[in-house]
Amino acid sequence: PMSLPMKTFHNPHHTLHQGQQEMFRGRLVPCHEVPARLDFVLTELQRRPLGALETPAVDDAALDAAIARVHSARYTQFLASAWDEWVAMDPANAQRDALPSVWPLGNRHAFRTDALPRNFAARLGLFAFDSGSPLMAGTWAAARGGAACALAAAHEVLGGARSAFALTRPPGHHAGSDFLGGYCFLNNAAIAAQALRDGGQQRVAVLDVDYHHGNGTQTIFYERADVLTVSIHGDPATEYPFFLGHADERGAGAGEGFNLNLPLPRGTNFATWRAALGQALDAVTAFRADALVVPMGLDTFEGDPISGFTLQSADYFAVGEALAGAGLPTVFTFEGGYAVDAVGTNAVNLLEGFQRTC
Ligand code: OKP
Ligand code: ZN
Repeated sequence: PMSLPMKTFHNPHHTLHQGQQEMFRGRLVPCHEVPARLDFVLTELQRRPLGALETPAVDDAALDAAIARVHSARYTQFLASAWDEWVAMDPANAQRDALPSVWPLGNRHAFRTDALPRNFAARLGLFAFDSGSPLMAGTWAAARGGAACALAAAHEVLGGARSAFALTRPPGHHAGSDFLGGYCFLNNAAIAAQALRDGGQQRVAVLDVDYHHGNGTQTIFYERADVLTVSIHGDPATEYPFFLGHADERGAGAGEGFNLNLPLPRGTNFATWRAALGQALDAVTAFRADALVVPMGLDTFEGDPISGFTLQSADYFAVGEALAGAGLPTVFTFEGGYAVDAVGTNAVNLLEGFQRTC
């Protein structure tokens, strides 16, 4: 029998990251980004197999090198020691997640020296852009396990597979080279894209279909012409992450013309969203990409509790079909999707639509 083609690499350490609460409009509310999200996708992949389900074999040195291609040394050192430093501030902190409460205000309070602030609360605010991304004892191990999935998926595609899926949480597309936020710590999609470049693919496109703008991915590749970043998302004029994702952000320096944002108003339906996807795919084709990375958020779903588009579960088959139409080796990374009991169906619908069109 022919073996099914799309391998999934899932993160065995994801439950080590399990936030208690996130700050939302002045209140601490239960986290939306919960372990059950991944479990629902895994269960659905067992029910409707697309290929082997594996955990990645991890070569620590190779993984550290792949992470270092995307994230700064001082940021990864911060992440690796953050929990211990949080607890060192106050032993009672061991009972609660780390959340920032003070920030350097971007350009107005620009952080001017190479020396980091001595107080950990200040360091946390320096590296985090929101107070919705709790960090705990297992966050670093979970995020690292996710990066290993992204790297394994990229290697699978470099080895000739048409596609591979990095099924991990916490998600990644809001994480920049030296910042966390939006539930994201390491940018799995960027790690996959860079690994594809380093594996010999000349031009790599990233097409982000999450409801929220992939501000981390955009900033990582903003000044580069070898990685095209495209994102379809809720208009940041009203939607998170607010400060990036506008249509006039086109890239800078050598990267000018190699970032495309397609913001859509809250309430956008599938017909309009699908037209934007066509525009995004045209840009990928014009770029003559050799490989594609799809940060796959399922929070465009009508039932999503924190988002504002109205896609239906059946629409995700068509999304996958359209993505397959690009004809490119493709790595998918799991991003948002907070209607927990529908996220498995929606994710596998998209991947199945892709697979059957290949
Ligand atoms: C992460 B990913 C909106 C609260 C926003 C942060 C959302 C992060 C989304 N009411 N909190 O892109 O799915
Ligand atoms: Zn999202």
